[in-house]
Amino acid sequence: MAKSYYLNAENLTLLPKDVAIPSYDRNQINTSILHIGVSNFHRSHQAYYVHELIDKYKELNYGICGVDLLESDRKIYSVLKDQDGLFTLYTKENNGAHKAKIIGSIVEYFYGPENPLAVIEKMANPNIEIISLTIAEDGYHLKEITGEFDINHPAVTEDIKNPFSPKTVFGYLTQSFKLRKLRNLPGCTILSCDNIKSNGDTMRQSLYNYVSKTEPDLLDWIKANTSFPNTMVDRITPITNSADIQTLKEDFFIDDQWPVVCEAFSQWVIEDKFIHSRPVWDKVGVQYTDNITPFENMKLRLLNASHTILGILGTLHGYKTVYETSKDEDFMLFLKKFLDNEVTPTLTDSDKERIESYKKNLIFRFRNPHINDQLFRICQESSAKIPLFVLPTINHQLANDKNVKSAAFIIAAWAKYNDGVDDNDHPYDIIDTKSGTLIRTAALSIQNPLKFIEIKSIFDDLSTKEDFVTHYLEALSLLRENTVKSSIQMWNVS
Ligand code: CS2
Repeated sequence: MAKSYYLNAENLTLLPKDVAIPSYDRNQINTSILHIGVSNFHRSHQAYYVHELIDKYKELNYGICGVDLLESDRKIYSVLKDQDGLFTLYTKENNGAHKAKIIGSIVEYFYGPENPLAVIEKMANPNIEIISLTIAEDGYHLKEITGEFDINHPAVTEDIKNPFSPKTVFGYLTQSFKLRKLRNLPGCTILSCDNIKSNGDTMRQSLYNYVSKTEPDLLDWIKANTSFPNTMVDRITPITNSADIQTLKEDFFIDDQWPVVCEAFSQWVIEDKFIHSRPVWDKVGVQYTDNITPFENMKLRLLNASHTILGILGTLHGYKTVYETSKDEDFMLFLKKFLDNEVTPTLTDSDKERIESYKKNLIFRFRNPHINDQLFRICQESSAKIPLFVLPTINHQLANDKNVKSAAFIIAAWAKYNDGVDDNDHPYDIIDTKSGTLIRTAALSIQNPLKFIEIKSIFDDLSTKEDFVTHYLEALSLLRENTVKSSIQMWNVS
């Protein structure tokens, strides 16, 4: 094997010509964005847009300071430290074209568990104009059903007890805003980039709630000096595997401990509500809008819901990836019927063409043979995803006396999924915070099928909705007697 180069600032210029390296001097960059949660998704999405803006337009004022807060982030922290914040974005197109681009927009890096006070101080730094977040659904500590902030969540109560060594975003933000107020500094924009409904509004409500309880005198300052734009974020980013690390070495001579693989497609829509002047990310494809709802519903109910469906159905059949499942015509016909007949009527977007072309492109994106998106990634934490991605469609359809037949099948399939065994008798793990309840109720639902949808914290009062229940019971009995594939075939023709 030819020599590969360890990825760091010093070795950048040694990389072969077909690797795109930053065209800018990273030492000249000012960090005005502090990002919490340096996940694969953050790196393929926001860090990429920021890089593009600096690379193409030399906007040196918008660098990123990455911050991780979780024990489980220790590895990415140490990798990025070793690699001077650099990583490879390994883009793979449907037709096999591969590109390696070194992203240079993360120029500083902090780790909360190592030094919480340093993080608080950095967040209070007046040069930081935007604090952005990818902390996943569970980072928001929301109550089930109501979606309100859970002030009694154990992590939150810990932060209330130990305000100077916080663990949650709320604890950190509160301390840093206290400092900003005390020092008479300006506030900043909090930019949530997670797949949750009205992500900015949810973050705002949660923070207000936390602050009213812990530092009530700070609330007015926060209200006057911060803003919380809602955003829609989209780019399929699978878990990096060792084969990707190896191919980068062999094909591009890059020795990167943790590159990010992603599709070519990317979308970012942001509400135009910034405390400081808004970044000119529109120059590199970001869309600013005054009405985020149509974009958000389209993304969550079409893409994320489709993923969840392919994840559950595909796993039951024994498939391992989104790609494999999306090549199976029975599964795709089922999905198409669900999207057309049950999801599309809930999307009140007046731009019908946008929805149709998004749906068409979705199938194309799922059928990218080079994106090895594992179904187990998609199925993780389904108990948090289904209420966000599928239940709004069901509730909307039921409220309008409309069809929920495919949706009922999906929920029945999820009950069966929680048995933890596929149609070839191969077991798989249920990776979910609620796995105990899911597995137990799925088992009980063999005798009493309603048991599963009686989990109130997930389904609320769905088990009392007759139209839904009739289809659900029919689907579950079909699925208990047949493989998922033949159940789908029967469901598709009926
Ligand atoms: C996926 C998302 O986790 C999931 O369930 O649907 O991670 C999805 O890949 C991204 O939202 C794509 O933008």
